[in-house]
Amino acid sequence: MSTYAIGDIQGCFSAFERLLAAIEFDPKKDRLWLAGDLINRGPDSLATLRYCYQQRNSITAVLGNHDLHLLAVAHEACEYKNKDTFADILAAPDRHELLHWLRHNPLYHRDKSLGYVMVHAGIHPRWSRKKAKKLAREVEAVIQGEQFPEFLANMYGNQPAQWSDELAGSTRWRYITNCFTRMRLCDSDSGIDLSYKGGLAEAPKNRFPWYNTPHRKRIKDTILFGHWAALNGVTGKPDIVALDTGCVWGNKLSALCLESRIWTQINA
Ligand SMILES: [Mn+2]
Repeated sequence: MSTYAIGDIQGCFSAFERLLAAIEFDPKKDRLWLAGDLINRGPDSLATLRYCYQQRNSITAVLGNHDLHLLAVAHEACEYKNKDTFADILAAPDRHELLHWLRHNPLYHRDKSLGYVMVHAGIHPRWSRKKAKKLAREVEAVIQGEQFPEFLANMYGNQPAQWSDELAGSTRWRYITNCFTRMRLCDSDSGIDLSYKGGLAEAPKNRFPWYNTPHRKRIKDTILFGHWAALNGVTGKPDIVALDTGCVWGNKLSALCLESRIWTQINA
């Protein structure tokens, strides 16, 4: 039995299938951890989401920003954008089951015995592991509950930058969701800067990747995350693992075996 963590698939189903063949994934005994953004930008969002739903008993997936965007469009809280490529899901006869499964995925996942935590984008530098879990569960309950339309209507936006325990309501939900699903850079005071998507070499001055922010709370587990393709899998830290190697942009799709720490990569 092996556990494999895979980054942003974004509808690249043929690459995903080739990667599963390369690792000889057996859903009867192996497990897949998927770091979110299962769909969008790539060509086969419906096939990807259907496979994940069919294999749901062997899969743990966290929510990414594209997954939440799909849910927002499906719930008519946002318009379908020019770059979106998930019209096939919206038109599918099984859309209800697929979106129901997606909506019930967590923002944060931890396996204590394996010693890994997985999120889509990151964990706010000032949050302990315990606090991150508590805040994730708080917003997951909103996403899965009756306040979901209110959540979606207020989900988009880059503000506020600073975390405060006093944040409340939809502003608090947006902040927590932005950290788990969109964050890349922070300022030296742990404020989040959601405007930048590029690599580290060209990053604005006085900005740090969230995992290199001064005074970051130490988290003992290895953190797995996706979302930031421009890192190309490089963080410089053995306990911070970037899984998104830019498959949808023509680079690679990667799987990390959590037990052996062996990587398998295939070309897009
Ligand atoms: Mn993302």
